[in-house]
Amino acid sequence: LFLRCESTKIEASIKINDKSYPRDPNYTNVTPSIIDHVNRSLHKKPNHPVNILRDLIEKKLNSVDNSFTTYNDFSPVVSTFENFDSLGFPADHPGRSKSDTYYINDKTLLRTHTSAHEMECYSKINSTGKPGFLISADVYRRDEIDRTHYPVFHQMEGCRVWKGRSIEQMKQDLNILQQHLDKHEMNLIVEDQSLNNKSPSENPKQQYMTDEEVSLVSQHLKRSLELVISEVFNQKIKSMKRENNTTQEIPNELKLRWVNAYFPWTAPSWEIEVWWNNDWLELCGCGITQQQVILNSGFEKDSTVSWAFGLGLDRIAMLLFEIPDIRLLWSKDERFISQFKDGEINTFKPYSRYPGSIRDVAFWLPGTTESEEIHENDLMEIVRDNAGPLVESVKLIDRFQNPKTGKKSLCYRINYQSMDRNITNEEVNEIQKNVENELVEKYDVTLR
Ligand code: FA5
Ligand code: MG
Repeated sequence: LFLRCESTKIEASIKINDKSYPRDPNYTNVTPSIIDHVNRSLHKKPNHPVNILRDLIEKKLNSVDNSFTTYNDFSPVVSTFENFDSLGFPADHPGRSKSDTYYINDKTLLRTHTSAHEMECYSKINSTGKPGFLISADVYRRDEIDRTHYPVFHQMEGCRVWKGRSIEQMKQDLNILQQHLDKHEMNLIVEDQSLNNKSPSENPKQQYMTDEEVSLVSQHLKRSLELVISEVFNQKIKSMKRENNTTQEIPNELKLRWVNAYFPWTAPSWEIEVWWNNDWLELCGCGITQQQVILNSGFEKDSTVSWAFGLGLDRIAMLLFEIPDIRLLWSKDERFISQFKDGEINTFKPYSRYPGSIRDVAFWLPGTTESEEIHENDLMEIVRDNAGPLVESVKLIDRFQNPKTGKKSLCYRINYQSMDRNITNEEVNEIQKNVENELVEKYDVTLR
């Protein structure tokens, strides 16, 4: 008992990169295993797939007119103002909830997206001498556990500004971009579903902008992303041909689709999806930046228009390098990290997987009402905190309500498996026991 108390002793503050932040019992939900990821910086790690992809995109975008400053070193610790308020998130937006976000305390959190730095970078635009910027960074979200979800992943934010709103400048910039697209080797088929808007209120423009501006700026945004995606997938197709990999059919064209979207800080807003392996994959959210963000960054009213995008790097990297499990990106195993080289896309060669070990945990919830349920992300966090990189997936496999008592029972199946080594039965039993104990202690459940 004494040992257990010692090991769960709660410090009054949290240290991240030598800075201390006070805990808040009502907010703090960041755990040591999450804080361990803060300095891994896969997007800057030489010869790492996420770094290779970031570099490829930065180079392609700057090959057009060298208009983007790059920021790759921002700390993940940001204020709620930067992550949410500066962007116009309403007070009750679900993204703010403790079940989705890692809070350090009530005013400080681990950024959930690179948009948290838009305000700061917009405000530096004048001093950089470039009309755009790209921000790449690790982002943190409490989420489910499976092969495509990990609580830390990477995004690239891109923004491009027209100060003074010169229509001539916009036309000229769009022209240069179009020339680059025209001479690109990739055979692109683009369907823009957002152009079939039944009513403009579905995805409205901002009052202060003219229709012509909206048209030019949104074309510049869409063509920029189409160029980047063409480049990335062209590299992939070239590597498939070079490797003569017969497991996948080599496409001779690339299908993209634009759909309407909603973000609190852009209007209109879109998402772009790519057709790959017989499925549409969402790559990126984007839109025309709401004036409130630009005003928060110190620009004068009605002086400026801008576009913004936010692109997820990990899923694209998994697809390009054919990496089957997102946890591999975090592997320190030589057999993983020695396979990649800066500037090159190649297919990951799987090495033998270590055997997994399955355990079920079944329990009665303490009460019968909705409010006495456990949020699934809280359960995920307990498993993650105890198992670290040894958990492959957690799935609800059974849910049962006793018709007489109204009591609810849940059963979750946990697959323990390491990317890097064999794990023993004793080790798994120990972790499983700790998970069960923590569930009982924190949520007063009755194990079955
Ligand atoms: C955002 O995070 C917005 N900040 C994007 C944005 C920026 C919109 C600027 C408008 C203007 P979203 O939550 O959809 O949006 O995430 C953006 C991209 O990150 C997704 O398209 C996806 O590629 C990737 N992504 C999202 N969640 C995950 C996850 N759990 N694991 C891996 N990639 C993810
Ligand atoms: Mg989305």
